[in-house]
Amino acid sequence: MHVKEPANDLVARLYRQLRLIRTLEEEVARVYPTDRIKSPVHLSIGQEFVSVAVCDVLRPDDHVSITYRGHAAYIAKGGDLDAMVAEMYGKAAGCAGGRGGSMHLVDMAAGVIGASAVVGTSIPVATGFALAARRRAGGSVVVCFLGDGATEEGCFAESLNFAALHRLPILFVCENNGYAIHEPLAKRWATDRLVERVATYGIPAQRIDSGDLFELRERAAEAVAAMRDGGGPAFLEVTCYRWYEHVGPNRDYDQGYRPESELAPWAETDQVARLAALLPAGERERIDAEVDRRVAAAFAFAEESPFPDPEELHDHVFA
Ligand SMILES: Cc1ncc(C[n+]2csc(CCOP(=O)(O)OP(=O)(O)O)c2C)c(N)n1
Repeated sequence: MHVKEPANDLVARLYRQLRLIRTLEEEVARVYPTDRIKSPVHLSIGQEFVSVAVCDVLRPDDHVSITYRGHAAYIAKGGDLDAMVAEMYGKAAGCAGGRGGSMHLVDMAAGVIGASAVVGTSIPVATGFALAARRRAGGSVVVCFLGDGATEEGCFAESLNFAALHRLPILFVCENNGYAIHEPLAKRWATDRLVERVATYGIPAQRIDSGDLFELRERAAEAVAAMRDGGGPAFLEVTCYRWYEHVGPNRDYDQGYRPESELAPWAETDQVARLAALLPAGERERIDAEVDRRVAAAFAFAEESPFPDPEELHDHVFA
């Protein structure tokens, strides 16, 4: 697969996003044992390149739906960093008012539709947003991020069919990290030919298993350009690997459900380190320093922000 040599400003832009997400999540892992973060956290360390590559080809008026492992896509789409960390701390200034935590990040101003802790449920919501986008006819698109586990939910099939039938501008991006909690693909799928299954709905589907951010970005750019021209939905399955445990701040290779040897090839081709090495040292150091300041400022903001007023406990509750 030929991918064009990336220009320096593109590498710098993508590296800034990758480094921001990696640093933010490493800080989450560091702070988590203090109990100041009030929600479960599902880290995407190792998988960040998927969100960064795809969101880089989006416009501000495009939307993304994310999952409970959604820090990366929230940031890559331009979500408010202060509001994100405050949300994890359960503070009033959080993007969901401190009620949702890490699993329910949302930033409508940035086009982040939001997430749900219930696997797969953001897929039909994203499909509805794509229907609205097509009716507005402004050329905007929706990207629906989902895990391999989410493809086992019935609403995945329903949404694919609806999107194909109505030629909706939605790009489904499956981050296939090989596990649903502790259950590997081989125990869940008789065949791993996900893209062939999806193609039978009439949706062009490709698998990218190189782990190469630039290749993924090109494939996403092509898919999005075709959708803006009325080309209907597309599907990308991206092979990736979750370096940390399913939920929480630790490594879990001692749990016995996966060997650490699986991590080695992904650690060797880590896209954060790869892009860092493509930049001149001075530029990389400037970006690193800027990112470190931003992350520190977001955590300081969360620490200093007040909790919601208990009087507001029943606001925004629908029953
Ligand atoms: C409807 C539903 N079923 C089961 C669960 C329990 N559960 C939480 S995460 C998860 C695994 C999902 O795996 P995947 O979609 O591949 O995402 P990943 O965690 O790998 O990012 C499951 C089964 C849930 N939250 N919601």
